[in-house]
Amino acid sequence: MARKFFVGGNFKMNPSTREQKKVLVNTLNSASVDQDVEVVIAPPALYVIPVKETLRGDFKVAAQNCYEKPSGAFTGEISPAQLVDAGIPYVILGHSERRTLFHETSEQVAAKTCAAISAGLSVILCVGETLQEREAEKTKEVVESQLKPVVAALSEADWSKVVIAYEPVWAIGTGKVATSAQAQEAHADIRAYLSTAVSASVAENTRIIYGGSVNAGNCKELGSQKDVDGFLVGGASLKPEFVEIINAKK
Ligand code: G2H
Repeated sequence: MARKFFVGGNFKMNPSTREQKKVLVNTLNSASVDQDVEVVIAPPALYVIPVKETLRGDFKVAAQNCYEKPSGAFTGEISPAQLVDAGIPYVILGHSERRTLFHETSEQVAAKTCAAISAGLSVILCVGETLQEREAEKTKEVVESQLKPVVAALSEADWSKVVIAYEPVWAIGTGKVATSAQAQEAHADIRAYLSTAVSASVAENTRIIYGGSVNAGNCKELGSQKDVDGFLVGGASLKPEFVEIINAKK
């Protein structure tokens, strides 16, 4: 089975107004895009439902986070069941900003991934190393340590609901993109790990997308790599060039 190219737009805590959000949705709605690409837009929680209600039908919507419990006294959190009830198919989990700023551990990310999949969501699971870890040649080790609790928590069938986003922390929002060779090497290592830790078919079928300063200028080269199955785009997803990134394989 060929892996369908996947492009996610992670708006993070942007835009600042509903009017700007409307403009972003209108731009996407009028864009001419490659129909062989799965496009998923992740607005802030407040905008998830209005974006779903106004976005073109061939694009999907994701939440940027969820909690692992189905309901209860967890102020500020959103449950996987609530997202499913709202018709939201995807959630981003384990983004480095969640891991770093909000102290989420790989174990918690695994618990959230398991809860999200059990509730019926698909997960964009983010992993990646810091600059210090890369310089210490620990990229493979760090990424595997982030994936290991997820491997322990999921069944083999669950992996059909996972897209892995490899996002080197040093490339996030910094303008310092990984070279296509660095991205390919990390993606190939993740696929090899999945083959050993889960199965050859999960390794073959799981999409591994790249995130970290992707833009219209670098997306074609990155997207041409054998094991790069798409992108998770932050800053550039708020700009008209996002359409060029969606069309990177055209
Ligand atoms: C990485 C990416 C989106 P940016 O966080 O997840 O953001 O493209 O701004 O580096």
